Order: sequence, then C-alpha cells, then structure tokens
Amino acid sequence: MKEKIYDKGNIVNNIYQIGSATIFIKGDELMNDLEENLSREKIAYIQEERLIKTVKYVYENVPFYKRKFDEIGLIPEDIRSLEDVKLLPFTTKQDLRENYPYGMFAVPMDRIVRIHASSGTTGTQTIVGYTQKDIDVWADILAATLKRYGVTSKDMVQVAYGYGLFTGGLGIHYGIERLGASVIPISGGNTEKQILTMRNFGVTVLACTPSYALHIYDTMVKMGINPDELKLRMGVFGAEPWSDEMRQDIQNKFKFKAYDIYGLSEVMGPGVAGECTFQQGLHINEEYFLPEIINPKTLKNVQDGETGELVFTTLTKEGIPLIRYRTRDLSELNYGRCQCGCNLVRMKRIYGRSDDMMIIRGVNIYPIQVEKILLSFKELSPNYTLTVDRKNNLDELIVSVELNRSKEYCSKEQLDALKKRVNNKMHNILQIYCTINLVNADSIVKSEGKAHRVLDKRNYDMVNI
Ligand code: DLL
Repeated sequence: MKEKIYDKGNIVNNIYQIGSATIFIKGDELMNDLEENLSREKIAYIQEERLIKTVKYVYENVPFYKRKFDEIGLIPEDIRSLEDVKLLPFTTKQDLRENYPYGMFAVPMDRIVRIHASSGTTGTQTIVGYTQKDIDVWADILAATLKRYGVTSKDMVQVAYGYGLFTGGLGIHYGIERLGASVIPISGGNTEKQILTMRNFGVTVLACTPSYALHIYDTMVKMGINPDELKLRMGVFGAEPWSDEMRQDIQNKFKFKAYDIYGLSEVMGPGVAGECTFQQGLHINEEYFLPEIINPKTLKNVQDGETGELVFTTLTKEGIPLIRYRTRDLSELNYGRCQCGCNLVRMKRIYGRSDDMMIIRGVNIYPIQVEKILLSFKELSPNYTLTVDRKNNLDELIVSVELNRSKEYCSKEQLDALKKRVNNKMHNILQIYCTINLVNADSIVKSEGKAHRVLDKRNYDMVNI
C-alpha cells in the first residue's frame, strides 16, 4: 500500500492527498493516516480537523442537520475542538427511517455510486449511499484492518458474507483487493460447495458470520473432511454478537485464530473496528469514526472504561455523513496502548444491543449471557434459540439447545439431570429459572448469515442478535 501511496503523491498545501489516503506533513515528518503507529496526539489532531469540517459539511448539505442545529441554536463555528462533539445532537435509526430513503444524503444522487441497506431485522430498512471517495476510503480502511489480523497479499480469502444490499460481502471484498490478497466472492449459502472451494482452491482465510462458521464446521465433519486437510489459517468473523466461549469453540474446532470484525451499515459497514493478533479488543479506525460511549438512559458520556452505548461521528464520509449516531451496541473503550504497538482506541467485544435485552420477570438478560452458560456444558452445542412468552401473566424463557450427541445415546435420567444442571446454572448466574429443551443435533435451522436466535412472542417480533 505504501509504494502506491508515495509514487502518486500530489502536494496540496501541507497535505498530500493520494487517492483516499491523506498524508500530513509537519516539518520534516511524513504522516500517513493509515499507519499503525500514530500517536494519540496525531490521532486527535486528525480527528479534530475532520470533525470541524464534517460539522460544517452536514450543516451546509443535509437539511435534517441544519434544522437540528438551528433548533438548539448551534452554528458550525461553535465546534472548535474534539471536546465540543458533546454539544452536537444525536442521530438515531429512527431519524434515518423518517428520512427514508435518501433524505439524509449530503450529495446529489449523481454522485452516489453504491447503495446498501441495513438488514431491517429490527424494523424498516435504512438505506445508505456511498460516493466514489467513500468506497475508496472503505477499501483502504478494510485493507488496514485485515493487515492487523496478519492477512497479506499471499492470502486467499473466501468471503462467505452475503453479497447484495448487506454490506458484509462487498465491503470486505474491496478491502481484500486493496490489500492485494485474492478474494473468492462466494457469498453465503451452499455450504458443501463452500467447503469444497476452500479445500480445492487452497483458501487461507474464511470471512463469514461466526454462526455460519460453526455450521460450515458441522457440515465439514458430516462430509468427512478434517479442517487439518485445509490451508485455512484464520477466520474474520462478525456482523453478530458472539461470546468469548463461542470464539473459543470455533478456534478449537478449526484450530485457527478467529478474529472479530465490527461495523454497521449506517456508519460504513464492516471495518469500523477490528482486532489485532493480540485479540485484546477491537481497534477502532478512529481517523474515520469518532467514537464515544454514552449512558443510554442519561445520554451523558461515561468515564473511560465504563460500559455503555457506542456512538460514532463519521469523519470523512461524503454520501451519508452521520453526527453522533447511536448504534445501540454495548461496549467500552480502552485508550491504553495495545501490545501490538497501535494507539488506536480499542472497543471491547460487543456485549449485545440495548434493544436485544430481554426483560424476564423483571430481570435484564442479554442473549450472549445465555450463550456463555450453554457453552460451559460440553454436552451442548452452540446452536440454540431463545423464546420468550407470557403465560398466566408470567414471563417465561424457553431455551432450546442442540445436544452434541444424539438423544438416543442418553437415557431419560441423564437428559433430566443435564436439564437440571443447566437450569441451576441459569438461576445461579441470571437469577431466573427457564424451560430447557434439549434437542437433537441439526434440529435447529441454521442461518447462512446473521443468526436469528430470539423470538419474543410477547410482541410477536423476531429480534436479531
Ligand atoms: O453487520 C456489518 C458487518 C458485516 C460487520 C460483516 C462485520 C462483518 P449491519 O447489517 O448494519 O452491518 O448490522 C450492524 O450488527 O450494530 C451490531 O449490532 C452487529 N454487529 C456487527 N458486527 C458485530 C460484531 C453489519 N463483530 C449491527 N460483534 C451492529 C457483535 C456485531 N455485533
């Protein structure tokens, strides 16, 4: 990437603009904004400049923001430092829905070269648009993210995220090409073909949702193919919450490192953040996305290291720039230097979404908490669903989980004893008893994309986790 950058440089004042990458020159110093070793001061310097520009840009180009700013008597000139981000109003998914389809776009449609949409599993779809520069920046960001996992131009990456309106497939695809690695754009589904492709083409990196990775593994076992026969050396998994226990399970099964990748279509798509080889949190690509954590109730910023809702302000986006977008995702930020040497802030792996929280008889429960408990039993597989119902005015949680072995191998007494152990652990940790359904392997429908695990019959709404 570096050679490409230096031989095409054009000096504009004291800033090199090369494709989508920006290189600042301060004295004799060259600073590439996609370099890993930016100091915190340099990151803040880039962010501040870009924040000030973005605020002016949205005020002038998005009537929604002009109205919002005017309502609170804020003018772009009020934003002079990074701290001032707190003066800005929030943007929510509801705002995007109310301005459906193109009301939040900052450029005329003839500058939009690509449209994506959010999955719409928690309501109406939201549409996002990208200019050519947005697409180029996205590819650069993803290339940098993949590099942090150790992906190189020698790798062959099978992209089993869905291609289409979902950002997973095409988003990662362009990053792989930008890095110079080979991409296999197979998309999701057709699992046996996925496995044969992996084996026959010598695939080294698998990119898909973690739940689909497990489905691929189960299918591999059925086909009599051992992961050791493959050249796979890592997985790039995301798009849905997955517990540390599920990660461990995937790593043990495939015998490779399973890296987490995070993103959301409103903010860009995959690559907003990703881990490094130390797997100690996901580095946020902060030069492009200014993160904050707020308390979702008070909407005030929390102290560093406290858990809350992630909020992002996009810093370079042209198509659909967003100010303080409330993601609903729960995480925390760590500004300490990572062992990998990179100073980009790390976000903790997503714990869940604030709107995934199930309130069962007054107890707040996130699906990932149940997943952790289930995976602590070697008899149980990571395939499960959670159904919440109300009977006689009492909430009930029904956990259906696949056994690792067929029921035929277990006596009724063994199954009852297992149910009891699982239920006791649920009660010890989550303070609720639930109904446990132990079902045979392969009796729960597997998703080829994001897993749909929670059915809340109290409002008859399928919630995506
Ligand atoms: O899921 C983008 C993506 C594609 C990310 C491929 C990673 C890999 P959306 O469909 O808009 O975009 O869904 C975004 O998915 O707000 C989170 O709730 C959840 N999510 C995404 N990545 C992770 C992750 C893509 N690594 C929503 N861990 C987000 C937990 C994740 N949840």
